[in-house]
Amino acid sequence: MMALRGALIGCGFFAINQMHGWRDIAGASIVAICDRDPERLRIVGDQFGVARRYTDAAALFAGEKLDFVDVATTVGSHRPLVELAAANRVPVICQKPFAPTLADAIAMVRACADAGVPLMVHENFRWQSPIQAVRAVLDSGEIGKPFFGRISFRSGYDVFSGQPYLATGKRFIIEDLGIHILDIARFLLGDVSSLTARTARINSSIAGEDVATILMDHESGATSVVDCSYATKLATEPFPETLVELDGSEGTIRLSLGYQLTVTGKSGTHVTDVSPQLLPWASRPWHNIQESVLAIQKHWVACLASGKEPATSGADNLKTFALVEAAYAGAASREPVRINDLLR
Ligand code: NAD
Ligand code: 89V
Repeated sequence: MMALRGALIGCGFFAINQMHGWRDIAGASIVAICDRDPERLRIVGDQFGVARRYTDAAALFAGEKLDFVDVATTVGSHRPLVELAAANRVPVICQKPFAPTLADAIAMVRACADAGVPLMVHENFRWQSPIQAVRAVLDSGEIGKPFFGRISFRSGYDVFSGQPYLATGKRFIIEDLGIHILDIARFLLGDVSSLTARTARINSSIAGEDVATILMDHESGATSVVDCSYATKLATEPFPETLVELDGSEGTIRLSLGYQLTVTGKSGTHVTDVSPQLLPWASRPWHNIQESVLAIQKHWVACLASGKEPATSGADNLKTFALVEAAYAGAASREPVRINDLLR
């Protein structure tokens, strides 16, 4: 079988991981890259041996015959680039956050649906192997029906040195990181009917909120707490681990620091090390995220081959994105927010 011909748009900080991932996948090959910054284009093109380079996305679509495009730019350019892919009938992956607003995200999903073009959001946190391990325990029925969850990401890690734009936006932790944690909550406990949120800014040198606490009602009847902080200084820095507590009718699951999975259920208590593998191109502490990049990209290739909708399709991601919008609205109003009111 011929490898799918892909192009990467946006050759910045995170795209390096995506390029490594593509190199590890036999069914796809990045044949062209695009960045409006010629220096980034040169660095990534030389590192990964890609000769066909463009500084303009429209020129990329005009110059290449593509099976898919992988958009790894920051959020401001996502809508025009996804719509450009749809106009050119090219299946598209778009990095998170999917769009600046829910209205933009809905328009992007519609553009791809109207063009008959597959669309996946690169929402990779649920693809982390420790999170997949938690989901597998839930699916096994070992803890019965879950009624409570806490999905927690608390860190003092300096994300701003690698991603300086994170310090300048009016929105920070919910839009950038909370979006992943909210998606994990949906992945584990199902869709959300309403939420209540509180935010704070502890680091006065950044523009947005760096702490968020969100209480959610799931349609299943379960309750969850999603809590995120980049202002939490701990004895052992946990970045980028997401910790999970789930209580079910028959037992509990705890994913704790150091990727320790403790399950107490119908068959007793079992403790397993679910550490992610350290891929040859990965480096600690990012290896957990890096492994999930490879997993989600493999999933995309499998979905294109089978015609199946990706788990984190654009349509699916609207339900995660609505939680982001709801959390900001709820933190501002200090009132509960109903999710279906936003998606109508
Ligand atoms: P970055 O600023 O380092 O890189 C973005 C690149 O896109 C830059 O080189 C820029 O020149 C280029 N670019 C911007 N607009 C363009 C356009 N219209 N056409 C061509 N090139 C364009 O940003 P980053 O830190 O790599 O983040 C990129 C995206 O990845 C963000 O949306 C971020 O939230 C996301 N991200 C995701 C994860 C994850 O785990 N999923 C982790 C980090 C970052
Ligand atoms: O995944 C992300 O979007 C990153 C980080 C994990 C650092 O928050 O920005």
